[in-house]
Amino acid sequence: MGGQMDESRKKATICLVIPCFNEAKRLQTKAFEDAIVKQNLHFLFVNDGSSDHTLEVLQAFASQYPNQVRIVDSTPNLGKGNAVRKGMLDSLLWKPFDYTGYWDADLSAPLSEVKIIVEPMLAAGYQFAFGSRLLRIGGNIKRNGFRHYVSRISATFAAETLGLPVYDTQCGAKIFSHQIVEGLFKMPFISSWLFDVELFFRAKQLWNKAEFYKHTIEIPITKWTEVGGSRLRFNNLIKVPLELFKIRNFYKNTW
Ligand SMILES: Nc1nc2c(ncn2[C@@H]2O[C@H](COP(=O)(O)OP(=O)(O)O)[C@@H](O)[C@H]2O)c(=O)[nH]1
Ligand SMILES: [Mg+2]
Repeated sequence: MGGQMDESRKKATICLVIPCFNEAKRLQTKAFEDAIVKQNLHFLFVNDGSSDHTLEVLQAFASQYPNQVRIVDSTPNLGKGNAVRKGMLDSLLWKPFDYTGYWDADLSAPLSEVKIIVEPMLAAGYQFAFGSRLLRIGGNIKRNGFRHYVSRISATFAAETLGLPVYDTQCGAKIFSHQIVEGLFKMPFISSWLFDVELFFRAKQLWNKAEFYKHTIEIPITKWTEVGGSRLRFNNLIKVPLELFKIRNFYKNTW
C-alpha cells in the first residue's frame, strides 16, 4: 500500500504558475532549481509587464531547464489575478499535468511545502488544496505584526462573504487537480487582487455543498517567512469591504 502510494507520488506531475511583477531582484533561482531537480516540479512563470529585468532573469533560467520551465510574457501589467489566470490556462496547453497550482514568486512559502499540500490530493483525491498561514505553536509562521492583523481582518471578512469556514483565503499557495483548472479559470476575474475569493465562489458553482467539502481541503503550512518588497499596495486594503461586496453581488447565485 505504502509502496503503491510512493509510486503514484513519483508519477504525479505538478506545475506551479509563478506570477512575476518586477521580481528581478527577489527571484531565488537556486530554490527553484532545487525544486526542479529534487522534486521534479515544473514552473510556468508569468512575467506581467515588469519594468525591470525580470524577463531576462527568467529567460536565463528557462534556458537551463527548458523541459521544466516555461515563460509566458504578458504586457502591459494586468495584476496578479490576471497573470495567474493566464498561466493556469496556459499550463493546460503545455503538458498534461496532474496538478497545477500557483505560488508566490518570493517563496514566502518555501517550495518544500508543495508536498504537504499535494499529499492529501494524492492520498485522498482532493481536487483543490490550499495552504493556510495559521499562526500556531509548533508552526514556523513568521509575519510582520501589522500585516498579520490586516490580513486576519480581511480574511475574516472574506470567509464571512463566502459563507465558508475558511481561515486564510489569501495565502499564495494553491493547487488544483487538472480536471478543474479550466472550469475555475476560464472566465476573467472581476477583482484583480481578491481573485482568490472568486475562486472559492467558482468552486461553489462547480460543486454542490457535499461535493465541495469532499473535494476541498485547507492545509496549515509549516513554514512562511514574510519577504520584504511586497508588490501589493496597502492602500487597497480600505477597499476590501467594497471589493468583497462587489464579488458577492457577482456570484450571488451560489449556495
Ligand atoms: N503578475 C503580477 N503579479 C503580481 C502583481 N503584484 C504582485 N504580484 C505577485 O504576487 C505575488 C505576491 O506578491 P508580493 O509582492 O509578495 O505580495 P505580498 O502578498 O504582500 O507578499 C508575487 O508572486 C508577485 O510577483 C502584479 O501586478 N502582477
Ligand atoms: Mg510576499
